[in-house]
Amino acid sequence: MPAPTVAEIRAVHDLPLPELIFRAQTVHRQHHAIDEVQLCTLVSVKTGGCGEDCSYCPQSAHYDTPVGVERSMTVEEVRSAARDARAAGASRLCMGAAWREVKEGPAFENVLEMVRAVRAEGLEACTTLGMLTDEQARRLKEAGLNSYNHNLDTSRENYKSIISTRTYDDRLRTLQSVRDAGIDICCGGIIGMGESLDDRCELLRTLASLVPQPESVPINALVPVEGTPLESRPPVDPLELVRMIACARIFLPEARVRLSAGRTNLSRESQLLCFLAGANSIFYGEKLLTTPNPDFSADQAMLAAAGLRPAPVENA
Ligand code: SAM
Ligand code: DTB
Ligand code: SF4
Repeated sequence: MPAPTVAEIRAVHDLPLPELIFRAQTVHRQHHAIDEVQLCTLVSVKTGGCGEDCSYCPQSAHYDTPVGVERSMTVEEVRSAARDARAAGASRLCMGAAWREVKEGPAFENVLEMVRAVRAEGLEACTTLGMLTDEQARRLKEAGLNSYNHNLDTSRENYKSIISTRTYDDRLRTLQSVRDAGIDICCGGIIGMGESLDDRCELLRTLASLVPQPESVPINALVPVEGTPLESRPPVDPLELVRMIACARIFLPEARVRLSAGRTNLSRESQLLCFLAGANSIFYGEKLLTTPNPDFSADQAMLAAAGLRPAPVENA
């Protein structure tokens, strides 16, 4: 399939909702098990004090938010989080660090050890650590890392109004290092930051034009946090999230599309509409990195009510 244009994506995005969902369902059924949802548990291995100025992020040192700088998690704490996540039915543990980039030294060695521990517990391991060099990506691969999360967040044009301390090209360079090391790419974005619908379609165009396309695409609804420049953004309309997810499904047919941050503001039925539109992954566990997420039991009940089952671990 040749890479779509923004106009083509926008035309699909604006279809009547029943038609859009029908098309997304059709693609979903061709490429994925229709009753399977991947459950990924997040842990914040290093919280707060980040040097970047991402306007949405409570962990940026540039803003006065309720999130402080915390001590890093130990390898044993991560191992125990992996055990709990697996017991609750998760197939992947995603480890986040509030870093601008990975620096060589004990903190990185520790992350490599965490990756090995998660793999030893029989889970897929994902990390999101900021910018990486080729060599660091290779070492993560060697430790057994399955996937690296590094979001493009929005369109290239809008990026400059959200973050000033790094560029879109910095982001693309790290994605290339991850790809070259043979690690799966998890790359998506955020809606609800004041971007236009064309900005959203442009983000999808960029994601869809990566060769190969990302293996997972997280779609986050902004969680406005007090003290950040985006603290007063109005809540995302759930149907806008449904449209964004449907377009991700249609234009990135093989990817796992993850209904990501923002689920605590969604009804069970809005979330099910997202699944109908092609989402087949969620973050699973009481907390995202610093903000709340539905608890395990609420998600288990939702999935059971809808007849959906957790995805098994891949590449065990
Ligand atoms: N520091 C690393 C980085 O930026 O790549 C990893 C952690 S960072 C918190 C991971 C992603 O979380 C960001 O790229 C952004 O898409 C998402 N995120 C952060 N704060 C958010 C918020 N308040 N609402 C929604 N998504 C958010
Ligand atoms: C992603 O796209 N969303 C996750 C994960 N990748 C690392 C993070 C969401 C963070 C929401 C705000 C917080 O909890 O700090
Ligand atoms: Fe730092 Fe990541 Fe937050 Fe940006 S999103 S401030 S890089 S932790």
